[in-house]
Amino acid sequence: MRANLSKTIPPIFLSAFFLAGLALGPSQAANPPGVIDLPGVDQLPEIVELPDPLISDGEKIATPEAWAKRREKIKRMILYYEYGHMPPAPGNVRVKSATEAPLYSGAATERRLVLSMGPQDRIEMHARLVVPTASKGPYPVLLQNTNALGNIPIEEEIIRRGYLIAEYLRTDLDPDVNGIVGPAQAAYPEYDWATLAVWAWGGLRMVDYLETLDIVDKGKIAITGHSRGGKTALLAGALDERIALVNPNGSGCGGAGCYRIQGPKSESLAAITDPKRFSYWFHPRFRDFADKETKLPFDQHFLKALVAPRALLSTEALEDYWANLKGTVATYRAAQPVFDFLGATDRNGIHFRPGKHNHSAEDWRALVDFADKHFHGKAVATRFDLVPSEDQLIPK
Ligand code: GTR
Repeated sequence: MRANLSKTIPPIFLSAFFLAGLALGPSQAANPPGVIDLPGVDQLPEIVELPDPLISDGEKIATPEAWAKRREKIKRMILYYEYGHMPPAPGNVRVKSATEAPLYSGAATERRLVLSMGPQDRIEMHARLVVPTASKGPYPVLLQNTNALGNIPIEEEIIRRGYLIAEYLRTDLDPDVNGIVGPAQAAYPEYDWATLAVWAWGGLRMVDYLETLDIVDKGKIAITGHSRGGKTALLAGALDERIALVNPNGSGCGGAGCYRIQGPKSESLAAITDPKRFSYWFHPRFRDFADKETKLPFDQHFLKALVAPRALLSTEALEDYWANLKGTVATYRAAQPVFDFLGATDRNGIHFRPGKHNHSAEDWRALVDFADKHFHGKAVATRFDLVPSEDQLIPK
């Protein structure tokens, strides 16, 4: 393409054209309100080992106040380099339309909703609640982001175990297509959020809505999602302390998988940010770190650390090598000191099951067990601290 252009356009115009393109590219666009530039990849130091979330400017974090400041700094870095910046809560999440129907022989009521939000109420998002009818509640909530509502494998079991299910259609906010401006991005042109951040923002808007409902136990909202939805759930949960439990499922690269530590056959930063694949999930400047992961001032254990002292559970499948099993174990271990520091040692969990890349009944059961333990203090048989042997993490 460029070779053809250079045959027909004099070089002086061509370089002007190229520079104009750079000036207009999203990574060069003006920063969103309140965002200041951080060093570019060439200015950043090389950090070969995993960086320590508990060290800030060479100093070990020693107090909760120091951690609170460090936490804000980590959020800034992650949004600036990786996901882009989201607009604040719009304060106008409203039900535009709703229908109701009984489910599971009357054990639940299904509510199908369209929520509106944002500037001039322009953004619309489909959502679905499945509300247990056993009592007036309030119920703890399992909130998932998805690209198709109504597909949870053990929904009735979850309802009978006393959880309210909430889901939202993330693709209403951004349709998951390369090279387009989705409805949420169009409504907020001054923000540089990429697709994962848009989807995560949708989760935070669901929390806004859920918090208005008497049937919801406000301190007990968990967020989950699978794969790209797992990346979304981890980002939403890392950022918003109203979310009490965070469960990325099979989230891998851009989720619970480490960039510096990769298992065989796993997706790398370079692979995921390939412009022909999923570069649009991330801020354009994240591509600068392709094959330069050691320049990142953080790694994905920092997102897990942001969840502490709240509860975090990675659910993984033993044959899901693409999701970087080894790197997910690495982030589990590397986030642990932050959970320990905040007195939440047992709230950092991991769970492996046999099988491949999906959001299976067993993953959902592990989540409900984990929620039973952390929301209700129940003794559960499932273990959340078992890591497979090195041998099991390697494809046969
Ligand atoms: C894959 C992608 C993964 C994961 C997955 C999914 O193709 O490489 O990072 O997000 O899609 O969402 O199912």
